[in-house]
Order: sequence, then C-alpha cells, then structure tokens
Amino acid sequence: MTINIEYVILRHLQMELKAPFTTSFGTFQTKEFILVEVVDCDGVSGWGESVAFSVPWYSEETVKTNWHMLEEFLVPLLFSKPLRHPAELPERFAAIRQNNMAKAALEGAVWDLYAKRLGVPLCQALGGTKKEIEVGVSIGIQPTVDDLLQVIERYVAQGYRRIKVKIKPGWDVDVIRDVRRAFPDVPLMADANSAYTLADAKRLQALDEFGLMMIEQPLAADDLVDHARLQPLLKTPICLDESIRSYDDARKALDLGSCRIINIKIGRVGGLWEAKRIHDLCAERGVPVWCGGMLEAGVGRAHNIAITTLENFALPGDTAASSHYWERDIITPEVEVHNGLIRVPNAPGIGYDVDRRQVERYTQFAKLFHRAPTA
Ligand code: OSB
Ligand code: MG
Repeated sequence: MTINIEYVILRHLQMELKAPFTTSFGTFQTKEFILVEVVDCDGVSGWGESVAFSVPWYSEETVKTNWHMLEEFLVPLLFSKPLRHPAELPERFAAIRQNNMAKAALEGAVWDLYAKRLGVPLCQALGGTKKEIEVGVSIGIQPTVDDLLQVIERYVAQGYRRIKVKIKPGWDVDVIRDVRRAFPDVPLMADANSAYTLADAKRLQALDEFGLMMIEQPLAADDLVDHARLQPLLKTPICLDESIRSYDDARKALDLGSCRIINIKIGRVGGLWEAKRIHDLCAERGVPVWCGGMLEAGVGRAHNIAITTLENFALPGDTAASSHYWERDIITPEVEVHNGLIRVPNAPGIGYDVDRRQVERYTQFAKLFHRAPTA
C-alpha cells in the first residue's frame, strides 16, 4: 500500500478551558494548538493534533515553533518521497533534531489516514487489544485546600479510577495529608512538574506515608541522574514524564533506576511509533506505563485512547472526558467517561468524527500545502 497524500492543512485553533489549570510552572486558561489534516488522492482525511502549548513552560516547543517546523521542514519531508507505512516517518523525521510534538502531530495524522485506508480502528493498527480503558483525572493547584477537596469529591463521585494532584513547594505535604484524610482509599498520586531538587529529598520522603501510587517528575525536566539518586531514598515509586523524550531516554532511565513507572505522552516522545516502542520496552522490563495528557482537544484525546489500548498501559491515564475541559469539543461523539472507563471506538482511524463546524469556529488561521506535482 502507498499512502498518497495530496495536501496537508495546518489550522491554528484557540479554545477556552472551562476552568483554569494550574501547575507548578504556570496557569493555562486558553488553549492554542495546531490541528493537522492530511488528505489523500481519494479525499480521505487523517487528523493529528499538536500538544505544544503557546508558552514554553512544559517543554521548549510552542505552537509557533511547531508551525515553523511543520511548514519549513516536516511537511516537505513528508512530500519528499513515497510513503508506504507511517512507521517510516520517524526515520525520515530523524534528520530534524528534537521538535517531537511537531513530528508527532503530523505522524499522528498519517496514522489516522493509514488506519482509515485499511478500514481498521487506529488502536488495532497499533496492535492494541483493550475494548475499554481505565482513566483517572489530573487536578490542578486550587486556590485553597477546601476547593481541592471539593473538586476531588466531584471526580471520585464520577468514578474516575485515580486522582492526580499537582504539587509544588508550599503546596505538597500538608495538602496531600488533608486529601488522604478526606479520601483514605482513593488511588492517589502527585505530579510536581519538576518543582524540586535533590536538596528537597526529605520533603519528598515525607510523602511516603500517604501511600501514593507514584510521584511524577519531582526533579528537573531533563534529568535522569538525580532521579536515580532520589528513587532509592523513597518508598513511593517515581514516575517520569518530562525527562522521557525517546526510547533511549526510557532505556537509560530504567538502566539507571531513575523511575519505576513511565508516563507516555505521544507528543513528548515524537509520535505513536516511538510511544509504542517505549511501551514494548517497558513491558519487557516489567515496568508499567500510562498515558499522560496535555489538555488535548478531541483529536489528540482520540490518539491517546488508541495508544492506551496496548496491554502494558497498565495504570489509569490522564485522559478525562471532553466535558472536563471543553464546553464543546471538536469531535462527535465527544469522549465520555462512565464509571472511570472509556469505551474504545471501533470505527476506522481515530474512531471519532471531526466536527468541521466546530473546527471552523475555533480556527484563527489556516494554510494549505500541496504536494509538488511529480515530473
Ligand atoms: O505534567 O502531566 C502533566 C497538563 C499540562 C502540562 C503538563 C501536564 C498536564 C496535566 C494535565 O497533568 C493532563 C490532562 O488532563 O490533560
Ligand atoms: Mg506530568
């Protein structure tokens, strides 16, 4: 099979979150992102979503750097020679260093198109087997502990399978103690988004008594070595997010003992294929993974659901319902969570229809790139 992509449309969308989302590094309220559409010679569309934010807090990529990379380098590489399978793209894109979120957005669109051409759901094209996936919810830093307890109460009542609380120095041990007291049995974890250093080891050890499933990314976003020092000092498993940008990062982290769990984000690792490779490596090593979130709209959310159907996505991810984030998402049906489960769609490709009316409503500008006519 050849994938004959005729043109690519990049759209810049802007959507308002229902509620501001605060992490140790800043607050998100408006989400700007790039929606990628690849269209083949028969008019079939594949969809991808860049998870880069407008501000380089989480990583160095932004919406604008992604647009630049896609326009100047990645779309031309996609068009540079025939493509037989989406798994050829990581090698083709390897000519470009880093810029993983930009790569993943385009690769994801090609995977959707490929699966649609095969007539199979994306999860199946990736080798996933689950029919439903378990999900948790990530809760931002709140104005007060009472606010936090109320928010948690709401999500526990909705059946989410685990609660993730964002922490930072000054919003950590005391907060988690109060949460634990109010919810003694809830599966609970904390995400520091690299707000600590090794000098805070005592503070992090103080979290051990609360039976957290894991602590996510306590130390620097580019670190593996300090995490390897920290892990033996803690009972709580460390989960790495920001630090894992590739298969090789994952291999080194496991060899060093930097973590016992890995959060896989498709964008952060450069695409579905790399995500699958990391998943497989962790499965071989007996290390569970779960799918992280980047406050995605429907297309990115659908990709997260598809990758989570792989067996070793053994822990609930951050893929909450569309309505947790948006008044109105860009897919139909929207992603729904019942009793902490998402039923995996079985229509071809990402399995949700992109709602073009909503896409237009949120689009601020767009650009079309046509494949150069072949001689
Ligand atoms: O660290 O997992 C993170 C949101 C923005 C940036 C980084 C992170 C997050 C989340 C939210 O935790 C996950 C989601 O609900 O999409
Ligand atoms: Mg995280």
